[in-house]
Parts: sequence; C-alpha cells; structure tokens
Amino acid sequence: ARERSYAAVDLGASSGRVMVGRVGPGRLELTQAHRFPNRPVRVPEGLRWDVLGLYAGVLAGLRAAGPVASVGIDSWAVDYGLLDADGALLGNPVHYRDPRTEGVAEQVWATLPARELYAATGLQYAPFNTLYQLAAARGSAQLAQARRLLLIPDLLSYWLTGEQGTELTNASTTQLVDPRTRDWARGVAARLDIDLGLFAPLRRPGDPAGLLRAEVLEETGLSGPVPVTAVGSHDTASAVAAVPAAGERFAYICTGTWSLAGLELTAPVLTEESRAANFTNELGLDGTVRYLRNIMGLWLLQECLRAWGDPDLEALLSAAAEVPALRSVVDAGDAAFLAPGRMPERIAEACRASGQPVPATPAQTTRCILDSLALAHRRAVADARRLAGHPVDVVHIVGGGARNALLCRLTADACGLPVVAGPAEAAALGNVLVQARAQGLVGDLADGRRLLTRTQPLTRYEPRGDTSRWDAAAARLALE
Ligand code: ADP
Ligand code: LRH
Repeated sequence: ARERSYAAVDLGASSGRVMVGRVGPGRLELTQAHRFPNRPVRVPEGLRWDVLGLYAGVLAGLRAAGPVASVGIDSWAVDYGLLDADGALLGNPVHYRDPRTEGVAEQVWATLPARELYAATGLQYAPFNTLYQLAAARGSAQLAQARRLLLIPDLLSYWLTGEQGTELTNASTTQLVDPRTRDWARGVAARLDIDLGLFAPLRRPGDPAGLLRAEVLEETGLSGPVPVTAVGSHDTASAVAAVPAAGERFAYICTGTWSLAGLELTAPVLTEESRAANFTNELGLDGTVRYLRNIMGLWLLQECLRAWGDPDLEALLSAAAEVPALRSVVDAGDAAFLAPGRMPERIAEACRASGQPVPATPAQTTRCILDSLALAHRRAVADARRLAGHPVDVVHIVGGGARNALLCRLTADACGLPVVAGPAEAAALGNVLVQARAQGLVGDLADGRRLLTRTQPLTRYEPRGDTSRWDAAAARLALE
C-alpha cells in the first residue's frame, strides 16, 4: 500500500510543534512528535523571538519524528530574519508585537496613500505588516548590512537545507505582493524605496525546497536524502487548507493566539468598503484568497492567564461557563490589545469606559473575553458575507480554540449558524496534505478536505436562542 509519513513543523506564536502525518488511501493520522513553548524575549532593544531556541525545538522534533518522506514548515506570518553577505543571521528577529512600528504607517501613507496601498496589495492595515516593519527599520545598522530577508519559515528552511526561497502564501502577508498577479507588487516597492532584491525568489506550496543538510541528518539521526517541501508556510494558509468543508458556502475561524475569521474566495475584494472594514486578501493554495479579518483571539486569555500565574485552564473555563452571559463585552478587534502586559486591567478599563459592569474575578474576565470573541467572530462573518457577496451556511472553527467548547458554542449562538469545530491541529494537517500531494498521495484541495472530513473527529454545535441579545451587546460597543 502507498502510505507515507510526513513531518509538519508548525510554529505558532504561543507554541511550536513537530507533528507526524501518516497518509495513505483513505487514511490521514496525525501524531505529535514534540511540542515546545514559544516565549518571546524582552531585551533592551525590544521584543524578540528566540529563533535559535525554536530551531533547536525543530531539530529535537525531527529526531523524535523518525523516518519521514518529507518535511514542511509553517509559522506565524510577517516576521523575518536578516542575513549578511556571508548568509549569517543579523540579530534576533523582531517580534510583531514590538512597538517599533508605532506611528510608522502614517509616514508610509504620506508617500503612498492607504487607499492606493490597499488597491495594490489587498492587505488589511496592521501595524506589523512586513512593509511597515521595514519602514521602521530604515536607517538601522542592521538593515544597512542586510543582503537577504527570509520570512521565519523560510529562515528555518534555509538552516535545514542551505537553500533560500520566499514562499508565496506567507509573502502575501508582507504587503509587497499583488493578489491579482500573485507576484511582487513592484510598483509599491519602488514607491516606498524597498529593495525587492532582499527577498529570495518566490516558491509556491508544493515546490521542492532542498534536502536536509548532512549536519542536520546527523543531529536528527535521520538517514538521507530527506526533502523539504514548501507548504502553505503561513500557518493560516495551512490551517485554511485543512478546514473540513464541503462545497463553498462556509466561513472559517482559525482560533489560536489570533482569531482569523473570514472566507475562502477565488478572487480578491479590493473595494474601498472592504478597506474601511479592514479585511485582508492573503493568498492561499490553488489560486485561493483568504478574505478575513484579524481578531485579537485567545491572546486576550493567554495574557490574562500569564497575569494570574497560569491557573488550570479547564477549571477556569467551567467557572466561566457559569457566569451570566454578555454581562460586559469589549471590542476584540481593537488593536489597543496588541501589546503584552496588564491584560486583566486593560479589559476592566475597556468595560468601565463603555459603561458596563467591570469583571471582578478571573471567571468573569474569562467570560467577558469569550463573549467578546464570539461577538467579534459574528461581526467578521457577517461583514465578510456582505462585502464579498458570498453565502455562508456553516462556520468552521479550527486551531487550538476548537478545543474550547464554550467558545465554539457561543460562536454558534452569536452567528446564528451551526459551528463545526476541529481539527485543532489544522495548520499541521494542511502542511502534511500539501507534502503528500506533492508526492501524489492526495489530490486537490477538495480531495484533501474530503479526507479530513472522513478521518478527523469533528464536533457540531447548533445555534441556540435568537441572536437579538448579541445585537444588543454589539450596540453597547457602537460597532454595528
Ligand atoms: P498558536 O498556534 O497561535 O500558538 P494554538 O492554535 O496552538 O495557537 O492555540 C492555542 C490556544 O488554544 C490556547 O491559547 C488555548 O486558549 C487554546 N487551547 C488549547 N488547548 C485547549 C484545551 N484543552 N481547552 C481549551 N482551550 C485550549
Ligand atoms: C497567526 C498569524 C496571523 C497573522 C499573525 C501575525 O499565527 O499568522 O495570520 O496575522 O500571525
């Protein structure tokens, strides 16, 4: 029988993991080889990723994974490492939550107005888009010395293989790609004086990305040759590829550190109305577009847990389920929650400022966060449907938040639509499917989705009650 194992390296903002996907006819099984925390480090110059620690985690994971037919890497978007003329990394990659981009977008828009930038790239405004990070770094000693820029998955891939490339789905989050041509937005780069020569040539999901270097084989105990395959290296691209949907009438919410809520489309929506609603057009597999909005996501809860000394999550969620619904809500789309620190206080302040009861206990704050996320999910799904003119019958929740039954139930109630939750490790599964497909073991996107539906445990939540109390809660935030 044609069965093979693939290693999927999936680095999220809160944890990294190396998963092994076993693929064969009618078979798709995912097991965890290794999981490690991803903790940003605050040094005097700012907030940085511990990228060497992550690379060590990847090597340990590949060792634990054992023999595989290929390796694929995906991670969070937008961030990058700079290499000097010798190919050596210049400093620790800057974290997208680092405050260096504050006020930078306005300077960029003085040269290239936000409207034109959206029409050319389709990317939502987020202070951390690579474009703004590069503008913030302008004039720095590091950028002056840099000869190459590699996005995080491409950097790790380079360390594993010695070969450089820029994978397209993640490149689309730089704000330097045209979603219509699916190639560099050369006019944008020229107007902003950004040297596209910094980037390695584009590669597409499924393209070969080199072979594990001899030293890597030695460190991982693997016997070569082991190819690395370019996957949807943006974690959200891989996660959406693993949404177990049938047909086209679905919305998805990828819930982890972020909630990425929206639609899979065949063409970008570049209207002024779409820009005003801050929807993004990122590139997916097979010519698809991820039309979605970024919502703060479980980051709000992660930061509260950190402030509370990491209490047991399950107990906290059961307590939150007992708190009366929709007592107070905050705008979970508000970039004011982007920076780390003081999260319970910041949530309390937002409730006070909008004249709502202030959550006083961890259970009440947790309930406020989950109600607020459900409300933001509902708004994003409704806005996306309207702006893209795309019908939606079901909402798929994938990513770590699919394990949060309360969040899934609240999202179904708020949207007034059934929610299908799972898989929680969607990014890793999407990563595996692209590798298996490159070797001819599975077919197109729809074929992969059928395989997921047959093999992955999914939970369905029917909407309860009418949605009017969600309308009332939204009105308190004056968003709708
Ligand atoms: P990322 O890829 O951004 O690091 P994940 O997709 O791994 O994020 O999701 C992490 C989140 O999933 C956690 O912050 C937590 O809120 C949620 N989560 C994980 N496991 C559980 C669980 N057993 N019950 C409820 N929530 C969970
Ligand atoms: C989720 C994610 C998201 C980006 C953010 C920076 O992990 O890739 O799609 O917007 O990180």
